[in-house]
Amino acid sequence: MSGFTTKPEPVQVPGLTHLHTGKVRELYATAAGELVMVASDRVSAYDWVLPTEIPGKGRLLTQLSLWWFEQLADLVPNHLLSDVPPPGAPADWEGRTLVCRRLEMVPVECVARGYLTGSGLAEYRAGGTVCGLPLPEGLTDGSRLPEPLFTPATKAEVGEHDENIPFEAVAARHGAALAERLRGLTLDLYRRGRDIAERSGVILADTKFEFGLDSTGTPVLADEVLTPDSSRFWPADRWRPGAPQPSYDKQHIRDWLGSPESGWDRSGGTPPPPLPDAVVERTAGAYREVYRRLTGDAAPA
Ligand code: Q0Z
Repeated sequence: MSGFTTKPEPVQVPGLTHLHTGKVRELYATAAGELVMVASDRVSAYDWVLPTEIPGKGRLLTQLSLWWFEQLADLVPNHLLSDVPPPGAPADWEGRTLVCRRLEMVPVECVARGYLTGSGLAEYRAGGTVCGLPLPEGLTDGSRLPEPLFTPATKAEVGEHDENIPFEAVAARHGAALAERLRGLTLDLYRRGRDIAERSGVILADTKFEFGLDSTGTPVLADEVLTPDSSRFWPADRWRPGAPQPSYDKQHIRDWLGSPESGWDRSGGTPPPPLPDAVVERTAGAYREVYRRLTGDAAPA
């Protein structure tokens, strides 16, 4: 079992209905029918939400997502309405709140992969394919793929793993026209993100987009985009295919949790221990670094 050590109690705000607690974000609805996403400073690793927060993470990821929405705006409409917290919201929601159009979400994780790792690597090792797509022989952990792949997955509940599914399963469930549109958008968005990141010395290995349909059935880009929580970012100067790549954001956490100092057994089913201050500080610094590299600006305070 995995998930929360203790599920957080959502902040109640007059006029907002709390809808959902995600691993690291809270979702509310306004009386007018809009949605409000609030990013916390929670962090997850090895499928656990850790008992220690990373100060500033929620604001930083929200501002990064906003920046990416601008970079992608000419490719597809998005769900953003405002970054102003609703009246009555706590002062500390400033900078980590996004007000969005409520859409009919398409329950498919639209994943694009430009590099082989994670569940894609596992499927490749088992049979030479990813989401049923054949790949050349000789690829290894971290290899750049000949072309980016659309590798859809079914959304899982908290604590469960997403399941990779073939494109044909998306087409069978949602219609060939929508499936082809989602694939095209996902790959266009990935290529834009990959090219922008590459110029900053950052590899965008893979990423997950979520789409909703507006009242006319038009796909709209929703959720968060191209954050370290929805993407794998690797420092390009440390890219060495053949072994797991260091993660930009969570490497210090993984290293410490896997070390004898943590005293934690990843496969023991017990929750991970609190992080030492030094690990928190290094992790916060890694988030600030990827923000600065990508956007060219200092991370939000
Ligand atoms: C996003 C999620 C979060 C927990 C639903 N524009 C939209 N329309 C309809 N539904 C959603 C969106 Cl973004 C929607 N999630 C993911 C976000 C906290 C879960 F902030 N769930």
